[in-house]
Amino acid sequence: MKEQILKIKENSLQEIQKAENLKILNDLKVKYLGKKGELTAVLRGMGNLTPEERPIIGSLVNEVRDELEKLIREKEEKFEKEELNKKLENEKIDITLPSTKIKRGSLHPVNRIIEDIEDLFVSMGYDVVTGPELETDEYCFERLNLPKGHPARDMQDSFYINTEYLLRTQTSAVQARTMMANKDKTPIRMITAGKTYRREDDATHSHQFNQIEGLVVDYKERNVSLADLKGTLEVFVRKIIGANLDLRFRPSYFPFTEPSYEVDVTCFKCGGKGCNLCKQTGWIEVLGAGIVHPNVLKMNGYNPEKFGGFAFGTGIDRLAMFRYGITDMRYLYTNDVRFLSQFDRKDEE
Ligand code: 2NM
Repeated sequence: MKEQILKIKENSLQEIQKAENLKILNDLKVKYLGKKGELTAVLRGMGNLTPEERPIIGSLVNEVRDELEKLIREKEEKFEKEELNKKLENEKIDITLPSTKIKRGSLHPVNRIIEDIEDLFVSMGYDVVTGPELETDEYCFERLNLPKGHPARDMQDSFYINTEYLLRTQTSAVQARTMMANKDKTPIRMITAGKTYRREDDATHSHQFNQIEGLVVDYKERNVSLADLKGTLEVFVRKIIGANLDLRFRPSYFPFTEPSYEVDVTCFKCGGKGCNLCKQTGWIEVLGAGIVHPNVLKMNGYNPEKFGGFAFGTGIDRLAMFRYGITDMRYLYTNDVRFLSQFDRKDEE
């Protein structure tokens, strides 16, 4: 019996040593150590042995079994490691490969101009202020010297939500809010830009458009004058629309300023010679402006004896058309990607 065990040991060790993969190894495990395995069969036959032989043979079988198990385990670990390494090698990812390109969006031309104008005015010491698009009658009209009965307040021209609230028809409401928040305490240098709404909708008017307005209020002794207004708007026009443009101030009327002006800019199409765009005048109207009306100061908490200043405003959609040579305002609102993608900042990066 001892010889039989040693023979099994010799054969099995040899076979295990030669095993080339996990599958063969597993078959050998079954062949020798399994329930019906050769070594197990030997153990079963121990009933025929004498009590003296039994422990000797028993411990020999155990020894052999331990040895086989140890060798099998070692080889198993070796194969598993090899298999894992092969898998890692196959699944290796080259992280230096360029990724699929993600298409980036771009700023809408209107927002791009707003950002440019805000940057410019911040560089001149202005604050950028925002306000609600749903405004009260009080801030949109009353405090801007547009009393009840004024034609600009007409229900025909505005989107009223109820008798008190409407979609703002102009951004000036934000100026009134800024003055009310400061009330004689501090000078003001601010601009505000955003959506405004009017009840009109034809080839040249949209019910929603964008405005930007500015306000400077300072102590009287600091003499904020029309000259400052002209200088400021000259910088504005030359930085935002075109470096060589001239300005022309024409007397006009706004309820919140006195005196008031409409500001024309050299026609950028013909350079001032006269063409169909400027209707042969050489000028294009771009801005409204004026010296803040004493009533407006008074109604918003500023003493007109102590304070004075100027205000101005313009439509950004029209500025965008001038700046980029856009011929139809509707391009700005129909969101055609072929149109919008022409305004990304590739050129500035
Ligand atoms: C314009 C033209 C002229 C303006 C006036 C004010 C304020 F706050 F003083 F009342 N804000 N904006 C103003 C003046 C706006 O836009 C064409």
